[in-house]
Amino acid sequence: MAMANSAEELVFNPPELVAKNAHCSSMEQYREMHKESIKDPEAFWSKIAKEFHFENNSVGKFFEYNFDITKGPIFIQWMKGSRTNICYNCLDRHVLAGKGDAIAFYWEGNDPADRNSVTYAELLSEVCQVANFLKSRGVAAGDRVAIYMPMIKELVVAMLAVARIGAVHNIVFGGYSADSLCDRIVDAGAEVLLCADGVWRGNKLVHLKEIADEAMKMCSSRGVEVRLNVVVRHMTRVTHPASLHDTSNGHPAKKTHFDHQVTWNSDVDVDWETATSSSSSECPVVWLDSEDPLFMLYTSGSTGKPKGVLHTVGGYMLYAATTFKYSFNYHPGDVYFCTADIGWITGHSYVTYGPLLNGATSVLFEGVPTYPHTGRFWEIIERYKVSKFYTAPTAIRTLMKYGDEPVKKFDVSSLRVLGTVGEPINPEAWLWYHRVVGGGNAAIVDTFWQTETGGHVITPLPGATPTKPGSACFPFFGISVCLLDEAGEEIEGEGEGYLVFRQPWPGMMRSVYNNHQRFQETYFQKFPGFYTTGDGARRDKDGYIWVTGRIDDMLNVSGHLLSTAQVESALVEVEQVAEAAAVARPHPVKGECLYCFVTLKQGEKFTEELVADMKNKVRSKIGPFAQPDYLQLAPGLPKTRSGKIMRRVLRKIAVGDRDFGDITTLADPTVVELLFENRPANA
Ligand code: 6R9
Repeated sequence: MAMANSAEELVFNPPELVAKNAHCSSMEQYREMHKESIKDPEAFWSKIAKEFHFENNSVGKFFEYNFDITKGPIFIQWMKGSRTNICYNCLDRHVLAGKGDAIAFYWEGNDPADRNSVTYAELLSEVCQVANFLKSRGVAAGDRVAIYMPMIKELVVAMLAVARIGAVHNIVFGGYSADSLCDRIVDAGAEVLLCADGVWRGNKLVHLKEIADEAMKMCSSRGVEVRLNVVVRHMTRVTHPASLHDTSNGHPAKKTHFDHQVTWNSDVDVDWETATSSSSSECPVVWLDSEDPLFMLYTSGSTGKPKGVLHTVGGYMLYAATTFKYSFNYHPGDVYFCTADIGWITGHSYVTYGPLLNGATSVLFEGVPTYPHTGRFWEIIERYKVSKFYTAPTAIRTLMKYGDEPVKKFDVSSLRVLGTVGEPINPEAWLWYHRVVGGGNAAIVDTFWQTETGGHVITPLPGATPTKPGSACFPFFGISVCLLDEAGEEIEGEGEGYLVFRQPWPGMMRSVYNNHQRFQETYFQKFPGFYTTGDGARRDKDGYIWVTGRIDDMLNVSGHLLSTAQVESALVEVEQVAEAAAVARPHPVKGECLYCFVTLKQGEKFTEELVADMKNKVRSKIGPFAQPDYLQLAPGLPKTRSGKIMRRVLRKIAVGDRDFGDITTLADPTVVELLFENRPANA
């Protein structure tokens, strides 16, 4: 059993400024709306559907599903039979309503000198040009189109153009290798690729076109020919980072463009600008059934072969729009900034679709949080007077290391809502985010969700929910949360178990692309009748949900179930510790014991005294049984490019097994060997 944690006792009421005009402004209102959404999903979501355009002016047969594998194949359908198009709802709907001049995105490049913006009307005409070009090259409804681009306007244009003509986008994060890109093109059977020549990420140049070329070669050898590759010549229009620092001649830095050479295969490659600028800027949309596919997105490869998570048009649209509106309490006039890359689900739902469906103005950021200085996020917030900000705990912890000064240099007083996503946030990082970034006046929304869920499933609502640092709080509308024990018995009230959902919601995935069997096995087999998230969670005495991390990150020490996140959170409370990762190592008496990797803050030493402090901290925060048996100093941790710690690798290191498996998706695979070499003497 997990022990109570002191963050449970800390409660932050919704800030007055936020509650004043919130879409949902009290817990009573939240409970009422949530109750309706569960009891009568049709009534609840059909009201929301009325705000969107459905071509036949009806929302079809609203809701049908089977969640119970013992009763037949799993299926989920919302509004089947009704016809719509998400691109139309993101763009045309606003332009037709006279809002074409509103800014859709402020684009902020890797170099602060590179900036521009695009309105809804401009976005629409560019999307139409690309859509027309794709049509002219034979791309039709249902075809899969791969996209491999950095955080530039054309990435948004590309996905919307694909959606406009009813094709299915398969976006591959621009940090993935040729191997991973190839896997995703082959699995999806995509014949068309949209990419860019390259991108600067801080001082680092990523040769996207080169990687794409290599991937296409690999695809070819695996029987999939990419017949068309549309390339954005991005490098010719951005500032070379070195120019920022070149003050050797005594002159201020000059904007110098970089002559980026790419190889060109004229059978396949076409230049984006040349290809699309001559196309018409009007393109009728293809009306789709609500249950037609919208996109596939492969879930990060931290376990096994990536799965093509498939989302459909209508339900995803309602869910992305509604979660954006309520979780961030979006209002016209807000400027919203989500730091996630569009290559991840967070970027799909909360950079592109959610904000555009609401007619919002957002910042699209190409760079990294620490370039050219560690206050870059805060500088951007000041520049655009950002009111709603959304980032990941890993970014918060990274920036925390530099202290409060970089934040204080900028005026971030426009902030009202601060979101986090991706992993459990430790109370220390939560409190820093709240106190230093939010100045104590902003609502923190810790949004729990997954690629599979399409949008937030457990989250506070900023004007209504009293928050506790580290808790994602309560289920979103339509989500019926259940905690189950190993035997599948429901845990009522306080307790910890498997986090599952009892009924479908509009934004949930419909299948694994080309592998419905895997979909059923992964999410519906373990507990028939429920969607299994794969995460564990605890419900505290006040009903708050604390997501404790993946079940495969769960530890069982002497019969006590605890999560890696709990242990890590305790460790990082030790002053000298910057980051920690805990894994289980088999133990002859306890079953499993804890093996922890810790990264120290700059200048700190890994002394015996510190090791004792860390052990004591875990003992005192969780319980004596949780005391780590092993603590290893880690100069770095093996993380995927989205910032998730690859624990299976750490588990191997913990037991001295060099069989690491596939580590190519790590941001820096070299740390693995380094950690292995430096295992503590007693291990
Ligand atoms: C949106 C996204 C999903 C997994 C999920 C869970 C972890 C995400 C979290 C969180 C605790 C949160 N996760 N948000 N854990 N609190 N607020 O990240 O999707 O990349 O598919 O990852 O991330 O373990 O199961 P995805």
